[in-house]
Amino acid sequence: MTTRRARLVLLSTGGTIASRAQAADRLVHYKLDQAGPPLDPDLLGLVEGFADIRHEEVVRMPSSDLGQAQLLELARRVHAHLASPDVDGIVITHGTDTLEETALFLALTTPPGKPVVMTAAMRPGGALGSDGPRNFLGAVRVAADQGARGRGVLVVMDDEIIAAPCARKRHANAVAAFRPEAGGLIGEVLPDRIVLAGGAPDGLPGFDVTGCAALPRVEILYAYQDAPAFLFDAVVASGAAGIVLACTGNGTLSTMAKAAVADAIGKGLVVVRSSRTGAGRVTWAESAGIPSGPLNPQQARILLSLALSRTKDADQIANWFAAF
Ligand code: DAS
Repeated sequence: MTTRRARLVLLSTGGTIASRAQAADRLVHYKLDQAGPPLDPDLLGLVEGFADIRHEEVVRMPSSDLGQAQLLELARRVHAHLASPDVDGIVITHGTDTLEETALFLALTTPPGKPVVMTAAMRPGGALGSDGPRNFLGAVRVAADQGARGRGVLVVMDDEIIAAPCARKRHANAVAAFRPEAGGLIGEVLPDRIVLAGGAPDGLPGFDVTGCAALPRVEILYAYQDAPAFLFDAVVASGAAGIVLACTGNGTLSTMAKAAVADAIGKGLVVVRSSRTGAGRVTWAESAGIPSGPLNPQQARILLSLALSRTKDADQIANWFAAF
């Protein structure tokens, strides 16, 4: 019996994986070439033997410039391609810097079934030790693998397969920059096969954003010694619908922040308490504001914004956070 080659759609968005080094020993100060091809042709050549790939450029940006307009557009294209009987799976190339935000957004807005696999690179094409080719090949192999079906959106970096909600960039320079949150490492890209053991956490909320033109605005405020109240006042006055706090420790609040949170909630904003520590879960429920569980501030902002597009009911929103 011959096995049909997987038909994949590649959606590129820019990032280091789409960039070329100025010289092999220049690992920084590279730019996205807006005039050149959207992705290094070497990358596409590399995967020819593994799948039939149709490439579409969504945007060509550093991921720090992405926002809800690009995320909504990406989600629309993912939806449309997944609905096509001619598409078996999707690979998305992206910058590493905000990958975990887009990954969570897609995890919460993509219908389950066909594989959707994100990947990126810490070093540009042509640089010593460039990781783009290996990561891209790994992502294509995972998306082409039948075993990847029904496991939610996945992130492939450094031969690790990570459930999208658990992907975290934890190093500013290392090629092994992504370390999943506990339980998020669900498989490996081995030289001869793909090993998959689990999937996304069960029971995550799902949000259909296909008809959505814009999402409610949520801002992040960072906790530190002597943090002033005027930043809260500015966010409330700006008309934001919600605030995520990058709190100290297990979601703790200063005396100032407790008063500011009470004021913001009184004015109709929904507040979520995450942690600035970079790992672990916020479980502390004794202060006002919804604990973010394992979601870091930037991911909690994605969920709160999606949640607020449905309801302002803090109890309902708290249930969605508790699903992680
Ligand atoms: N160029 C940065 C970005 O787009 C970093 C990267 O991709 O690694 O996120």
